[in-house]
Amino acid sequence: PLDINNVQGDILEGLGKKHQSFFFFRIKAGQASGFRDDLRSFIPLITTTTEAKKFHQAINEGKKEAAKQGKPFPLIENSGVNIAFSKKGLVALGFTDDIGDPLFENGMLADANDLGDDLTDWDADFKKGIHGVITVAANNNNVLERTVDRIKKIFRVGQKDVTIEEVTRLLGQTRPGAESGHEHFGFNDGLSQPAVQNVDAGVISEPLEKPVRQGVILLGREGDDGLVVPGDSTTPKGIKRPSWALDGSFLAFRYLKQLVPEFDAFLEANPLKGVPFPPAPGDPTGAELLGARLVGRWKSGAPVDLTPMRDNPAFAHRQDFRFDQKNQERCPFAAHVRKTNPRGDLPPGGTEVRRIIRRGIAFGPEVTDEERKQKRSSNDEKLERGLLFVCYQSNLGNGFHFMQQSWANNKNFPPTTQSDPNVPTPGIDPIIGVGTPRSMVGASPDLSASNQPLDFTAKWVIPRGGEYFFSPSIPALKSKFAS
Ligand code: N7H
Repeated sequence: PLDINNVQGDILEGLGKKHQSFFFFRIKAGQASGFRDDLRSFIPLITTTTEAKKFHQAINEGKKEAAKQGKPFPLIENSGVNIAFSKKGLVALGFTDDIGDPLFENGMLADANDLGDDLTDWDADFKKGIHGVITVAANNNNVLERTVDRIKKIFRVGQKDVTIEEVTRLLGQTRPGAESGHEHFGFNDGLSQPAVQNVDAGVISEPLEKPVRQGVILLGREGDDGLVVPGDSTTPKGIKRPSWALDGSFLAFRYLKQLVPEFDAFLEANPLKGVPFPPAPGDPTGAELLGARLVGRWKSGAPVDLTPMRDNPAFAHRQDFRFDQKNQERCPFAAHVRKTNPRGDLPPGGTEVRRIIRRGIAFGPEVTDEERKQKRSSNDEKLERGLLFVCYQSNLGNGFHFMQQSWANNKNFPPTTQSDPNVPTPGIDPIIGVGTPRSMVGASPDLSASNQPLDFTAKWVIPRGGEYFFSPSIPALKSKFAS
């Protein structure tokens, strides 16, 4: 059975964080063996799932205790550390066996076209052949920097025999005050995650779905399409996993820039009717209603399927909703959360292998008054903002890649039209979809208007790079990567 002490903490639990640093590195030419030595010293710093769980428990208990005493809760200082490698990194370390995932083997740059990315938007650093990423998370920037410095020392940065070189470093931080936990368009993020069998005990993320089998997230566990069947070295799909892959997970990293003033201006230019008139206190504006319907949740996180006409923060964490194939009155077919988790639109169990665990964090500053006034993002690079998107799965072709290419970018998904020719083609995901036409139907809850396509003038999420990584188990790091 699975021992969660073996699994890096970000995958199944998440690293507690307000700040997060992604240190993208290459192993110096000729330094593979020195790197392995350094990795041995680095491994004790890695946060396991158990440690990450303990940290979250301590925070929850501390908050309860502080609330009882009517005191503000002092954030616990802590840092979380994880590491993952790209295929190029494995090659640099001399690995010769194939892990059994062609998207990982070829890297994200080779996949960019299929994902719909415009490579001219990609930052040159993500074209340089990154070998790995060290993730450091902390609730306090000083703790974060101290941990980063410690890691740099371990890898001898600044010394003649340094074993890694920095390609680039990206820094994420949660947004200030009440926006904490919300991404830059203003929506509560990271809410819906699949529960993993026998890991998230008692938590059922979707009361109407079973927890996913461990192998949907972890390689080599039941439910992994590439699981090695005893006595047979190939799976039904012909994928073979080396033994060091057990309890690792593929990390898809995406550097996503968001054009916030432009997104807001679009909402304001296309307000929806449907809000009762005269409006009652608490009723959304037409722009807010449109925003909620593009995402499928209100800014608080409340699903529009449960509360279609006004936000209700008490519903933020609710997961007990199903979409009903032919109907988009309550939630558009193309809404971001319906595209990326179609729930009842597919047969029961039909989405299990598509589930991913998301661990992203916002980056960049708040929108300035100047940008807001001009309804345009500044060209100043220092004002760039967006999402450092991270997700985990055991199979990239089932998870992230499939979700982006075959769901978000596919105007015919969800497959509502098959059963009834009167139901219109959904269109692309308005948040992350790429495709032509850049439009969707069902933006309006008004049935007479809901078949009218809504055209998007621009893209509001611009992929600026990314990579596919493998996050190995701690035993594999010790016995295979560091020796
Ligand atoms: Fe999405 N957003 O703010 O609009 N996402 N996402 N995402 N996303 C979700 O449940 C957003 C992106 C998924 O189970 C919420 O966490 C933005 C990519 C999945 O119901 C919000 C960006 C991919 C879910 C956003 C972005 C996904 C999900 C609702 C880019 C994968 C869970 C809150 C900048 C290809 C669906 C929540 C479910 C939810 C936003 C990117 C996937 C608010 C702004 C690239 C699987």
